[in-house]
Amino acid sequence: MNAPPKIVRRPSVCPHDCPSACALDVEVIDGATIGRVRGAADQSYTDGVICAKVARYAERIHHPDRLTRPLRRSGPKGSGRFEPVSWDEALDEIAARLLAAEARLGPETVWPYYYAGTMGLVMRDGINRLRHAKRYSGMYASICTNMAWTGFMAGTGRLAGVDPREMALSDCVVIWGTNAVATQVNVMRHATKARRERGAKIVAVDIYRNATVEQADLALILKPGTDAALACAVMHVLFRDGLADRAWMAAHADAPEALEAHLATRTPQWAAAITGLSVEEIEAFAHLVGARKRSYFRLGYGFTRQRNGAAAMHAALCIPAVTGAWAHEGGGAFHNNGAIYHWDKALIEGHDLRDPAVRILDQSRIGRVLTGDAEALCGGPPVTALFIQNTNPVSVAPEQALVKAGFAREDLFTAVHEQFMTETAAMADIVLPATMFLEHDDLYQGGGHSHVMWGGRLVDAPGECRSNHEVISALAARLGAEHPGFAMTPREIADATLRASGHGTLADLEARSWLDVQPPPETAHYRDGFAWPGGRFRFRADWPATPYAHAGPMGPIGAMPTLPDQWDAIELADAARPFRLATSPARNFLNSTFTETPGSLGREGAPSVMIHPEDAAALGLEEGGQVELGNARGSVLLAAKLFDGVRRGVLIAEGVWPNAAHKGGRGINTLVGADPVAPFGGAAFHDVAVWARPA
Ligand SMILES: Nc1nc2c(c(=O)[nH]1)N[C@H]1C(S)=C(S)[C@@H](COP(=O)(O)OP(=O)(O)OC[C@H]3O[C@@H](n4cnc5c(=O)[nH]c(N)nc54)[C@H](O)[C@@H]3O)O[C@H]1N2
Ligand SMILES: Nc1nc2c(c(=O)[nH]1)N[C@H]1C(S)=C(S)[C@@H](COP(=O)(O)OP(=O)(O)OC[C@H]3O[C@@H](n4cnc5c(=O)[nH]c(N)nc54)[C@H](O)[C@@H]3O)O[C@H]1N2
Ligand code: SF4
Ligand SMILES: [Mo]
Repeated sequence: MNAPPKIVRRPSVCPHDCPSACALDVEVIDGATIGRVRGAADQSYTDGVICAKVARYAERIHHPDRLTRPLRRSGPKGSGRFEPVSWDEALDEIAARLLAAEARLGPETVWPYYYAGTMGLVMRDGINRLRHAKRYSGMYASICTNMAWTGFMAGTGRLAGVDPREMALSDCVVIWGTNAVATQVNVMRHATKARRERGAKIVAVDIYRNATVEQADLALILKPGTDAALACAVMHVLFRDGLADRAWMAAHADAPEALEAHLATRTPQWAAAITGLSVEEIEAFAHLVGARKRSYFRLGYGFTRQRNGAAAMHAALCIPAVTGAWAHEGGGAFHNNGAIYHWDKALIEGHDLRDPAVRILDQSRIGRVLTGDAEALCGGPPVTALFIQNTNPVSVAPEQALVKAGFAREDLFTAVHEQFMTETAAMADIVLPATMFLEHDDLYQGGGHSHVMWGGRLVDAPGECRSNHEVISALAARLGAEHPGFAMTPREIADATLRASGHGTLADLEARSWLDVQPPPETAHYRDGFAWPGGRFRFRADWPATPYAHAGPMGPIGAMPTLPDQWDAIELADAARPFRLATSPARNFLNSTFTETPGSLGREGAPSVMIHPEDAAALGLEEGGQVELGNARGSVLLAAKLFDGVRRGVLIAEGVWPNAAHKGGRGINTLVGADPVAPFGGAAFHDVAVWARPA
C-alpha cells in the first residue's frame, strides 16, 4: 500500500512583478511538488488573499514545457530549432562570444538586459554586479514606473505614502487608474473591508468598465489621458464650495493661493468637455471627497502610461492635499512604498565597481538600440551581444517591429536565461534553463505594502535549472569579472544586505518570514513634513528637481505644467487615426507571464479588442469578427469584442499576448511608441492613436 502523500505548509513570497508582493502559504507535497498556494493568513496586508493565477501555481512550476536543459541554436535565427548542450559548453560559448564582442568593439557593445520577472533582490539585481565589473552598457529601467513615481514625488518629495492597511479605516477609497481586481487584489480586500465595516464609498477612475469599476459605488469612466482635467475640476469645486482645508494647506503646502487662482477657470464644465464625464459626475466626486475627510487615494500605474502621465499623477495627488485628507487616519494617498526600505544594494549590484562614464541604454527603446539608432545608442558602439534574464522584450517592449528586426540581426549574439521558451528565448543563440522562486532563496519587498520578506528554497528544480545568481557567478568566473559577491551564496548576500540596510539578519527574518517596516503615522502621513526642502507638499511641481534616478532620455520636460493642469501631450486622435487604444492588463496574465499556463489561457481565450457597439456598427464589425488596428508603427489583427463599457472612440486590448498568438504574428506592442515620455522617459502603453477596419 502506498503511504498517503505528506503535505507540509511553508511560507514563501510571490516573486512576480506585482505591487501586492503577497506573503504565501505553500503546500509542499512529499518534499518535491507544490500543491495549493494560499495567501498567508497572518500577514496583515496579504490577509489570506491572493490572485487565482498564483493559487494555481502548481500548473506553472510543474509545467511540461519548462526549460530544463541548456540549449544551443541549431537552425536559422528564430527558427525555434535548438539542441541540448551541457552547462559548461553553454557557459563557455557565452563567455567566448561576449569576450570576442568586447575585444572587437569594447565592453559597451555587451548589454545585460533584465527586468522584474522575479522581484527577488538577489536574483533580479545581481546582473548589475556583472555589468559593473565588466563595464558593460547599463540599462535604464524605464518601462514601468517612471511617470508614476516622478509624478508622485513631484508632490511629496518621497516615494512613500499612508499605510495601505489604513484603507480599511477610510470613509472613501479612490482607486485611480489601477485595475486592482486584476493587478493587485489586496487593494480590494482592504477597500471592501472599509465599505463593509464603515460604509465607505469606493470610487474607481478608469477608461472602461473593468472588474474594479464593476465593484465601485461611483465609477468615473473618462477619456484616456484626461485625468488631470478631472483632478483640476474636482479641486476647483473644493475651493469654490468651501470644502478645501485652508488651514492644513497654510501649514503644509507650498502655494495654495496660486493653485486656487489657477483653478478658477478649470470648472466642471471645462473638464466635462475634456474628460467626457458629466458635470454632475465631477461635482458628485468632489463633494464625496470634500465631505469625507478620511479619503484614501490609491493611485495606480495605469493612468500614468500616457504621455502626460506624470503630470496626471501629480494632479490627482494634489486632491488630498486640498481636502487636507493627509491629516486624518484613513486619509491621504499611496502609490508605492519604495522609499521606506532604504536598501543598501552595494553588494548585490557591485556599486564599488561602478564607472559613471559607461553609457546607460534605455530599456524601453531596445528596438531602436538593436536597430542602430545613433541617439538610442548614446553615440556609442552598436550592441552586438545581449545577455537577458527575467524579461521578455520580444513580447512586452514597445515598437515591436524594431524589436523583432533587432533580435533577428545575424551579427547579434543573444543569450537568454528563462523558465520557458518565450518569444525572446526563441530568438536566442543560447538558452539557459532558470529556476523558479520556490527553487531558490531570495529576499523581497512589498512595493504596495511595508514588508521585507524571505522566500526560501522549498523544492528542487526540474532537470538542470540554475538560478540567476549561479549563472551570473559562473559567467563572472569565465569573463574575468571579480567581486566578492560572485563567491557568496544567495543566503550570504541576503544576510549581508539585510544587515547593511538596517533590517536585522537573515536568521531573524527567516524565523518570522517577514518584517513590517511601516514608518509611524507621523511620517507616513507627512505630519512631520513632506520630503521637499521646506517640508511642504508641492502644488507647484519642480520637475527637473524631482528626485528620481534619471539616467536615460528625457521627455519634453520643459513643456510640462507646473501647477496641475491638463496637458495635451498625448497621441490625440485625428482623422487618420480616429481611435485611442489602451493595452490594459489581462486578469489571468501578468505581463507575458502565465501566457503559457492552461488555466490562464483558458480564461483569457484569444487576443481581442473591446469596441463600443456603435463604433463597431459604423465600421461594419460584428462580435468576434477580425479587426485590424494600425498606425505608422504597424498593424495588428484582433477579434472584436463589442462592449458598451468603453467609450466611443476608445479601444481596449487586454493582455500582452505573444506576437505569435495573433493572426499575422504581430502583437499589440507593434502599435505602441517608444518615444521618451516626460519628464524622465518611459513607455506610454495606454496612449496609442490608431485606425481600425474590418479584416
Ligand atoms: N493580472 C495582472 N496583474 C498585473 C499585471 C498584469 O499584466 N496582469 N502587471 C503587473 C505590473 S508589471 C504592473 S506595473 C502592475 C500595473 O497595475 P496597474 O496599476 O493596475 O496599471 P495598469 O495595469 O497599467 O492599468 C490599470 C488601469 O489603468 C487604466 N488606464 C489606462 N489609461 C488610463 C487613463 O488615461 N486614465 C485612467 N484613469 N485609467 C487608465 C487601464 O485601462 C487599466 O484598467 O500590475 C501588475 N499586476
Ligand atoms: N502592451 C503592453 N505592454 C506592456 C505593458 C502593458 O501594460 N501593455 N506593461 C509593461 C510593464 S508595466 C512591464 S513591468 C513590462 C514587463 O515585462 P517583462 O519584464 O517582460 O515581464 P514578463 O512578461 O512577465 O516576463 C518576465 C519573464 O521573466 C521570467 N522569469 C521569472 N523569474 C525568473 C527568474 O528567476 N530567472 C529568470 N532567468 N527568468 C525569470 C519569466 O519566465 C518571464 O518570461 O511589460 C510592459 N509591457
Ligand atoms: S496578487 Fe500579485 S503578488 Fe499576489 S499572488 Fe497574485 S501576482 Fe503574486
Ligand atoms: Mo510593470
